[in-house]
Amino acid sequence: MLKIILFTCITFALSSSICFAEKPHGPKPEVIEITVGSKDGGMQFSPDELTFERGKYYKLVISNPSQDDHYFTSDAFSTHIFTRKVEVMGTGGKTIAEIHGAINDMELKPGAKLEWYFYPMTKGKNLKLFCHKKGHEAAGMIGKINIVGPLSFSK
Ligand SMILES: [Cu+2]
Repeated sequence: MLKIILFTCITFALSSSICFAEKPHGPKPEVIEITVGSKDGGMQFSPDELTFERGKYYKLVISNPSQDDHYFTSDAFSTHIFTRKVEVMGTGGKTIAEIHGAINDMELKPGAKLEWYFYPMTKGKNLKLFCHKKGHEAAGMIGKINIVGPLSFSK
Protein backbone atom coordinates (compact mmCIF):
# COMPACT_ATOMS: atom_id res chain seq x y z
CA MET A 1 0.00 0.00 0.00
CA LEU A 2 2.76 2.42 1.00
CA LYS A 3 4.57 1.58 -2.21
CA ILE A 4 1.54 2.52 -4.28
CA ILE A 5 1.15 5.83 -2.46
CA LEU A 6 4.84 6.56 -2.83
CA PHE A 7 4.74 5.65 -6.51
CA THR A 8 1.70 7.85 -7.04
CA CYS A 9 3.42 10.75 -5.30
CA ILE A 10 6.59 10.39 -7.32
CA THR A 11 4.66 10.03 -10.57
CA PHE A 12 2.59 13.07 -9.69
CA ALA A 13 5.65 15.09 -8.70
CA LEU A 14 7.49 14.13 -11.87
CA SER A 15 4.61 14.76 -14.22
CA SER A 16 3.67 18.03 -12.58
CA SER A 17 7.24 19.28 -12.71
CA ILE A 18 7.44 18.30 -16.37
CA CYS A 19 4.11 19.98 -17.03
CA PHE A 20 5.30 23.06 -15.19
CA ALA A 21 8.58 23.15 -17.12
CA GLU A 22 6.80 22.84 -20.44
CA LYS A 23 4.06 25.28 -19.64
CA PRO A 24 4.49 28.25 -21.95
CA HIS A 25 5.23 31.49 -20.20
CA GLY A 26 2.30 33.24 -21.84
CA PRO A 27 2.21 34.22 -25.51
CA LYS A 28 5.44 35.11 -27.30
CA PRO A 29 5.92 38.87 -27.40
CA GLU A 30 7.51 40.99 -30.11
CA VAL A 31 10.64 42.47 -28.57
CA ILE A 32 11.42 46.17 -28.99
CA GLU A 33 14.40 47.83 -27.31
CA ILE A 34 14.96 51.39 -26.21
CA THR A 35 17.71 53.05 -24.23
CA VAL A 36 17.43 56.08 -21.97
CA GLY A 37 20.55 58.22 -22.12
CA SER A 38 23.75 56.91 -23.62
CA LYS A 39 27.15 55.66 -22.49
CA ASP A 40 28.80 58.96 -23.40
CA GLY A 41 26.27 61.02 -21.44
CA GLY A 42 23.95 61.78 -24.35
CA MET A 43 20.51 63.11 -23.44
CA GLN A 44 18.26 61.09 -25.69
CA PHE A 45 15.94 58.16 -26.12
CA SER A 46 17.23 55.75 -28.70
CA PRO A 47 15.19 55.29 -30.80
CA ASP A 48 13.21 58.45 -30.07
CA GLU A 49 10.08 57.20 -31.81
CA LEU A 50 8.27 53.94 -31.13
CA THR A 51 5.38 52.53 -33.11
CA PHE A 52 3.24 49.66 -31.90
CA GLU A 53 0.40 47.77 -33.54
CA ARG A 54 -2.86 47.43 -31.70
CA GLY A 55 -3.60 44.04 -30.19
CA LYS A 56 -0.06 42.70 -30.69
CA TYR A 57 1.78 41.49 -27.65
CA TYR A 58 4.99 43.39 -26.90
CA LYS A 59 7.98 43.28 -24.64
CA LEU A 60 9.57 46.69 -24.49
CA VAL A 61 13.08 46.41 -23.09
CA ILE A 62 14.12 49.70 -21.51
CA SER A 63 17.72 50.05 -20.41
CA ASN A 64 19.91 52.80 -19.09
CA PRO A 65 23.53 52.48 -20.29
CA SER A 66 24.47 55.92 -18.93
CA GLN A 67 25.93 57.11 -15.63
CA ASP A 68 22.84 59.21 -14.84
CA ASP A 69 19.34 58.55 -13.57
CA HIS A 70 16.70 58.84 -16.27
CA TYR A 71 12.95 58.62 -16.44
CA PHE A 72 10.81 56.86 -19.01
CA THR A 73 7.60 58.84 -18.67
CA SER A 74 4.51 58.94 -20.82
CA ASP A 75 1.19 59.87 -19.27
CA ALA A 76 -0.71 59.28 -22.51
CA PHE A 77 0.85 55.92 -23.38
CA SER A 78 -0.43 54.25 -20.22
CA THR A 79 -4.03 55.13 -21.15
CA HIS A 80 -3.65 53.47 -24.58
CA ILE A 81 -2.30 50.09 -23.49
CA PHE A 82 -3.01 47.19 -21.21
CA THR A 83 0.03 46.38 -19.10
CA ARG A 84 0.50 42.73 -18.26
CA LYS A 85 3.58 43.35 -16.13
CA VAL A 86 6.90 45.10 -15.85
CA GLU A 87 9.83 42.91 -14.91
CA VAL A 88 12.79 44.47 -13.14
CA MET A 89 15.98 42.75 -14.21
CA GLY A 90 18.79 42.23 -11.73
CA THR A 91 22.43 41.54 -12.47
CA GLY A 92 22.82 38.37 -14.50
CA GLY A 93 19.55 38.95 -16.30
CA LYS A 94 17.34 37.48 -13.60
CA THR A 95 13.97 39.00 -12.81
CA ILE A 96 14.08 40.47 -9.32
CA ALA A 97 10.63 42.09 -9.26
CA GLU A 98 7.38 42.13 -11.18
CA ILE A 99 5.16 45.17 -11.20
CA HIS A 100 1.51 45.09 -12.21
CA GLY A 101 -1.06 47.75 -12.98
CA ALA A 102 -1.16 50.90 -15.05
CA ILE A 103 2.30 52.45 -15.31
CA ASN A 104 3.19 55.88 -16.65
CA ASP A 105 6.44 56.84 -14.98
CA MET A 106 9.59 54.84 -14.30
CA GLU A 107 13.01 55.96 -13.13
CA LEU A 108 15.98 53.93 -14.25
CA LYS A 109 19.21 54.10 -12.30
CA PRO A 110 22.52 53.71 -14.18
CA GLY A 111 22.71 50.18 -15.60
CA ALA A 112 19.05 49.42 -14.91
CA LYS A 113 16.97 47.26 -17.23
CA LEU A 114 13.20 46.80 -17.32
CA GLU A 115 11.00 44.60 -19.46
CA TRP A 116 7.52 45.95 -20.06
CA TYR A 117 4.94 43.44 -21.30
CA PHE A 118 1.79 45.00 -22.73
CA TYR A 119 -0.92 45.10 -25.37
CA PRO A 120 -1.51 48.39 -27.23
CA MET A 121 -5.29 48.87 -27.18
CA THR A 122 -6.32 52.20 -28.66
CA LYS A 123 -4.84 54.28 -31.45
CA GLY A 124 -2.46 57.05 -30.58
CA LYS A 125 -0.30 59.50 -32.52
CA ASN A 126 2.70 61.37 -31.18
CA LEU A 127 2.09 60.35 -27.59
CA LYS A 128 4.66 62.25 -25.61
CA LEU A 129 7.58 60.38 -24.09
CA PHE A 130 10.01 62.33 -21.94
CA CYS A 131 12.45 62.29 -19.04
CA HIS A 132 11.43 64.67 -16.26
CA LYS A 133 14.80 64.79 -14.54
CA LYS A 134 15.65 68.48 -14.21
CA GLY A 135 16.80 69.88 -17.54
CA HIS A 136 16.76 66.56 -19.39
CA GLU A 137 13.70 67.21 -21.56
CA ALA A 138 15.15 70.55 -22.69
CA ALA A 139 18.46 68.81 -23.39
CA GLY A 140 16.78 66.39 -25.78
CA MET A 141 15.21 63.63 -23.75
CA ILE A 142 11.94 63.67 -25.59
CA GLY A 143 10.32 61.18 -27.93
CA LYS A 144 7.03 60.00 -29.29
CA ILE A 145 4.99 56.85 -29.35
CA ASN A 146 2.43 55.82 -31.96
CA ILE A 147 -0.15 53.09 -31.79
CA VAL A 148 -1.51 52.08 -35.15
CA GLY A 149 -3.56 49.51 -37.01
CA PRO A 150 -6.75 47.56 -36.49
CA LEU A 151 -7.36 45.79 -33.21
CA SER A 152 -6.53 42.14 -33.82
CA PHE A 153 -5.14 39.96 -31.10
CA SER A 154 -2.07 37.91 -31.89
CA LYS A 155 -1.96 34.31 -30.72
CU1 LIG B 1 16.98 61.88 -18.31
